[in-house]
Amino acid sequence: MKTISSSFFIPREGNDFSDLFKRVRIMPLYSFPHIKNMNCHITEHRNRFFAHMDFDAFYAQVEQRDNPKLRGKPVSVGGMEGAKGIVMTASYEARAQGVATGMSVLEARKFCPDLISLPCYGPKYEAVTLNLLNALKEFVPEECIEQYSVDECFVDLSPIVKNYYQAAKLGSGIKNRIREIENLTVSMGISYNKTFAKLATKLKKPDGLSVVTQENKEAKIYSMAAPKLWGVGKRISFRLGAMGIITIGDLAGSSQSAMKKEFGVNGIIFRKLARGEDTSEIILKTNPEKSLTHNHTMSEPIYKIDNIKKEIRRIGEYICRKLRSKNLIAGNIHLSLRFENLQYDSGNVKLTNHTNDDREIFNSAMMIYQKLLKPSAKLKARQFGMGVFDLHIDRKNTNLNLFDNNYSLPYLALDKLKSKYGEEIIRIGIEN
Ligand code: TTP
Ligand code: CA
Repeated sequence: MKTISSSFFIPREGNDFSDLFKRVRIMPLYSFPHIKNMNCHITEHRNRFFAHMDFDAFYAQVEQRDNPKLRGKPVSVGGMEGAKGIVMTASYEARAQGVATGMSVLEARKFCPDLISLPCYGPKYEAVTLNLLNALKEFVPEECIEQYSVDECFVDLSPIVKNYYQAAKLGSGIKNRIREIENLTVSMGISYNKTFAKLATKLKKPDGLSVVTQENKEAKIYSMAAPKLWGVGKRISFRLGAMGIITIGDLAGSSQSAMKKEFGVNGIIFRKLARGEDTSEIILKTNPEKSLTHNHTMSEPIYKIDNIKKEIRRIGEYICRKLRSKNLIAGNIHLSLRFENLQYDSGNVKLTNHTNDDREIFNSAMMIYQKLLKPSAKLKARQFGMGVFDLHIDRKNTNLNLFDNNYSLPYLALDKLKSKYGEEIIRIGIEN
């Protein structure tokens, strides 16, 4: 089987095929404040409400949303031209026929001859996740939101709600909002700690909303298989099995000293996670981004200046939107160009003012382009790439010195429109 080198497919711990992939996901470690602070009186969260949400069949659902002809059909993402490629994910219709992540498309077609295999278009899925994170800010303060993976996040609802009834109401409001702005479903779990919230999400998929409380945890969680618990991979579950521990309930009821003897401090942590004694908090990104980049390879190579301008503008808009969603401005921009024969040229420019403005980035990128090798009918351009560096927090939240009077454009409102109706719906007039 071939390897997948796409940065949009990251092998997860415990996948049978994880050895086949080049990139390794590094999960943020749960921390245990009550262990770190030696505060032994606190063993579990009290009066806390965490939500975990996870898009259903993420990449496949986005593709089905964007092409109504694919709805209700068995679809997989990760294919290349022809029947090559590996299933990164599959729609629920395809899963029902036995298609699973990690299969080659050829293998998947044996189970499901009608499978529609689509290429992976990462930036589109990334934009959806950014929109989700932005939408969440309408419900809770930013410091209550943790992006956990490409399509999952945790939200601390505790500052807003006082009981499970309110938490479920807020959770359902969030789900409706995601459906409204993105026309996509997420499954959600709500509980008094992050581990149980994540497990609760698995209780009902797709489009589920499940609540796990101190009272119902045994009924809802304890019968789940131990490897469903975060951090318990194949090897650990094999060793747990040898100790007679098969379910999360078995793990919760296990002997602490036996677990410590077998797995060291991790053993104590696994047991605590299973018992609901996870006191970890929302983890915020401490390292601000140093750069943002985006490359786009065209299926049809181009050389005409109008098409080139259009391409540079498109990538620039994507980068600016990403900057704005992270409340960042850039001081340096890089443009690269790859030709059909793989020849490469690139250049940099330092911006006079830090910016996240579509027009400034486009103009600067065009300045770089003027100095690069030009594509021609004989040697067309296949890929454009843009990077922005020297990133700073946008403290003014205006779109900076565009004109002498510091006129600002309503980019944030426009970004919202783009989220709702697609990238092409509106565009700031840039003279071509
Ligand atoms: P998942 O959340 O695991 O899967 P999913 O969203 O496709 O399906 P569901 O949650 O309904 O079970 O992964 C989210 C996306 O991440 C998925 O669409 C493809 C990608 N992915 C990886 O990058 N690495 C992996 O190992 C897996 C399983 C998926
Ligand atoms: Ca998912």
